[in-house]
Amino acid sequence: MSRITLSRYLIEKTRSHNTPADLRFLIEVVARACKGISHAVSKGALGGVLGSMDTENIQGEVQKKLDVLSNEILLEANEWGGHLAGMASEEMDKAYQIPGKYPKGAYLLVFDPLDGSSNIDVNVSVGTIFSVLRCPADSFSQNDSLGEEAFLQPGTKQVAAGYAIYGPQTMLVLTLGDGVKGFTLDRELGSFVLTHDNIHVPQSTAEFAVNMSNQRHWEAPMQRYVEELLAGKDGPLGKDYNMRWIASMVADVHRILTRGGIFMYPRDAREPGKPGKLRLMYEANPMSLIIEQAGGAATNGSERILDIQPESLHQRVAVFLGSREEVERVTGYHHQG
Ligand code: AHM
Ligand code: MG
Repeated sequence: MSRITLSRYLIEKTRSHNTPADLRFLIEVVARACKGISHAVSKGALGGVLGSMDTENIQGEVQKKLDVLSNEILLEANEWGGHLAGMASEEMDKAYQIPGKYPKGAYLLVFDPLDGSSNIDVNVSVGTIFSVLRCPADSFSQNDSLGEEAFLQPGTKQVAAGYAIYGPQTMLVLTLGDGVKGFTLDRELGSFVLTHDNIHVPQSTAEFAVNMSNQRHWEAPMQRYVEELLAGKDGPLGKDYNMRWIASMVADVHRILTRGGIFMYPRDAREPGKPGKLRLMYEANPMSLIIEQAGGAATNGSERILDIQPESLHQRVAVFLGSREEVERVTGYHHQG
């Protein structure tokens, strides 16, 4: 049987499910940009791309050279095609305006260009996370600029979401809202090839992912849940659990999609008013759509992440996602208080 490339998958989707041609084009362009990022990441020290810049992003984090390069690759690939009304990124303070010389399209693209920054210089998997929304009508001001409000839509409104993982293999994991597909980059062909049809999160699991060094800052429901996980066979859960923490959300989520588990970045007491570390629009929302489409669940402890109405582009959110059974248990503990 011939191999199904991402292009073929998207073209067939356009025919069978009336996926709009400009959405297909958008995904292809993002995938092409991810190939460029994959190439840059894989060169490492040989490409002179490791290390930090002298700049900080809006979250006050020092930018790595590869953060900035990946952001530029995504902007340049996507600004001229006429499929986007605007873009927003972890690495940019404000919404990115499509230059006036190019036509504007129907969609908004939001991304974390290179997630897992702390792993860039140590040759551990990193990735790109992206989310696609429709641009609401009348979003442009009189001087033709697109405001932040256009992007502030709950995750349920995403028309597509995905991530690329730059690991031993480069893969693109994608949902258009009807299941999750995984494509592996065939470097000889230069194409993403469908290798993981209908990805499902295993329902029950014995693995959890969390940064345990933050334990003393957690709230009571989280303390209770992790205590039970650590008690293993001797505790109320009646089985032993393993812990894995790669500290690249893409890699941790990819493992959970493959063999189950729960990923947690809870709210903690270090920075009151900042619930957790991860960002809603370009980390939690796209990953939650993927996880739900794969049969798992995603909450912030009290509500479904995809239902949260964003209030700002770089808003943070607590994240519990993965195998349904576990996410429901820890969410239940939060409801009990
Ligand atoms: P980044 O977007 O600056 O890379 O930060 C997000 C990353 C996630 O990929 C990961 O889950 C988390 O930060 C790791 O946090 P920690 O440094 O607490 O282990
Ligand atoms: Mg990130």
